Amino acid sequence: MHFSCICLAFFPLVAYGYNVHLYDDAFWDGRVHRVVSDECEDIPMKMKDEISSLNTHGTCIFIYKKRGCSGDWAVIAPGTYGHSNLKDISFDDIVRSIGPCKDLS
Ligand SMILES: [Ca+2]
Repeated sequence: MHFSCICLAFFPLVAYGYNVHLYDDAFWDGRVHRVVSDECEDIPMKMKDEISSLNTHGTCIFIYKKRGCSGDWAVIAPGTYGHSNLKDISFDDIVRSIGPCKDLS
C-alpha cells in the first residue's frame, strides 16, 4: 500500500491527450478535420465513413469502427502502420470514433 502511494506521487495519473488531423483521402489529402481531446470523440457526420489518413502529431490514439469507441479498434501511434493510408490496416473509410490510448500492459 505504501509503495503504491509513492508510485502515484511520482507518476500521477494523467489523461493521454491527443491532437489529430483526420483526412478523407489517403496521404493527408482532401478535407481535414482536427480533434484535440483526451476522451472518446465520435467522427462528425460530414466525415463519417470517409477517413483515409491521419496525422497524430506524435500523440497516440485508438481508432474504432463504431461510435462511442466500440467495435474493432487499432492503435495509431508513432511508428505504427496506417498513418498515410488506413487501407494498410483495413480501416479505410470505416473510422467512426477515436479515443485516447489506453495502457495495454
Ligand atoms: Ca476516404
